[in-house]
Amino acid sequence: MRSIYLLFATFSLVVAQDGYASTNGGTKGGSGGTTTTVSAAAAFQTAIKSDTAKTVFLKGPITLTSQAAIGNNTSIIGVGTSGIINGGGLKISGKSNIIVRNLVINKVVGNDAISIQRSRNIWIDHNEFYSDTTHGFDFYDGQVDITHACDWITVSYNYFHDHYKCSLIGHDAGNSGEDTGKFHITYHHNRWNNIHTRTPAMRFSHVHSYNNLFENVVSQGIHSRSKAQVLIEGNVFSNTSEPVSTYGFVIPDDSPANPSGDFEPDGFANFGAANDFGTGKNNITATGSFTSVPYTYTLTPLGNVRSVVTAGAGVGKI
Ligand SMILES: *[C@@H]1O[C@H](CO)[C@@H](O)[C@H](O)[C@H]1NC(C)=O
Ligand SMILES: *[C@@H]1O[C@H](CO)[C@@H](O)[C@H](O)[C@H]1NC(C)=O
Ligand SMILES: *[C@@H]1O[C@H](CO)[C@@H](O)[C@H](O)[C@H]1NC(C)=O
Ligand SMILES: CC(=O)N[C@H]1CO[C@H](CO)[C@@H](O)[C@@H]1O
Repeated sequence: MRSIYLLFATFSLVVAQDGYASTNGGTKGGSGGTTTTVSAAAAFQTAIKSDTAKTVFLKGPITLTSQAAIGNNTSIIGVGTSGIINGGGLKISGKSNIIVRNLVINKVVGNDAISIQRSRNIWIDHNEFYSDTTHGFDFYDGQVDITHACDWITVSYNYFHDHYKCSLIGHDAGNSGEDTGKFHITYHHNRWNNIHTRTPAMRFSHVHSYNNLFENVVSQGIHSRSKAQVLIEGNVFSNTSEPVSTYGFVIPDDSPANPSGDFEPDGFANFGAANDFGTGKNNITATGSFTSVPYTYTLTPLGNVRSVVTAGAGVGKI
C-alpha cells in the first residue's frame, strides 16, 4: 500500500524537465490536481476530456474506436506496462499543458496515434507506438503528428516501430501563414526501428533532435523541408539509407498519393555535437541558422547512445 501511494505521489508531481516543453512557463500536466485510475474505454474518454487539472492513470488494455480528446492541464500515465490503447488514438486540439507517458498506442487505422494541433506545452514521453508494414503506406496515418502552429513540445524516450510515416510536423507546405515561427519541438532519446519515413519530417519548424537511435529507417529519416530549421546532434543511425535530407522534394514513400513525388522549398539543417550516420548518405542542400536552444540539456556520449536509448525508451521504464 505504502509503495503504491509513493509511486503515485511521485508520478503526479512529474513535470517536463527537458526540451522545449520545459520552456514557455513549463509543462506540468495535471500536477496538483485530482488523480483517478481507469480501466475501461468509456471511463478513460470521460476522465481525460475536462480542462481541470488532473492525472489519469490507465490500467488497460482498452480498445478505442475513435480518437479520445485530451483536455488542458492533464497527465495521462500508463500503470506498469498495462497502459495499452488498441486503435483509436489520442487527440490534442486547441489545448495546453498536457503530459502523455508510459502508454502503448498501436494500430490506429486511418488516423494518427497522437494528433496534436493548435496546442502548446506538450510532453510525449516513454511511450511505445507500433503498427505493421504489411498494409501499405496509408492504412495507418502518423504516430505523432504535430500540425497547425503548435509550439513548445518535447518528444522523449519513445519507441516508434513497424510503421510507414512516423512523425510529421506541419501538414501542408501552403500553411506558412499560420505555421511560420511556430513548432519549437525537441526530440531526444527516442528509438525508431523499421520506419519508412518521417523521423520526423518537418515544415516551418525549429526542431532540436539529439541522442536518438535510428535503426532500419528504410527510405528517409529526418526531412527538413519548407524552410524548416533542424539542429541535429549526438544521434546514432544504423542501417538507415538517408539519415538527413534538406532537399525539399517529397519522395513518393512520403507522399503515396503522388507517385512522382512533390516539390517543396528546401529546409535547413545544422549539426552540433557529432552524429554517427553509419553507412547512410545525407542530402544537405542548405545550412541553417539554428545552432543553439534556450534550455540546458546534457548530451549522452555518442558511444553510449545505443545502449542508453535501447534500455530507456518505451514503456515500463519510468
Ligand atoms: C484550454 O487551453 C487553451 C489553450 O491554451 C485555451 O485557449 C483555453 O481557453 C483553455 N480552456 C479552459 C477552459 O481553460
Ligand atoms: C536493413 O534494412 C533493410 C530495409 O531497408 C532490411 O531489409 C534489412 O534486413 C536490414 N538489415 C539489417 C542487418 O537489419
Ligand atoms: C539531393 O539534392 C539535390 C538538390 O540539391 C538533388 O538534385 C538530388 O537529386 C538529391 N539527391 C537525392 C539522392 O535525393
Ligand atoms: C482549470 C485549470 O486548472 N486551469 C489551469 C490550467 O493550467 C494553466 C497554466 O498552467 C492555469 O493557468 C489554469 O488555471
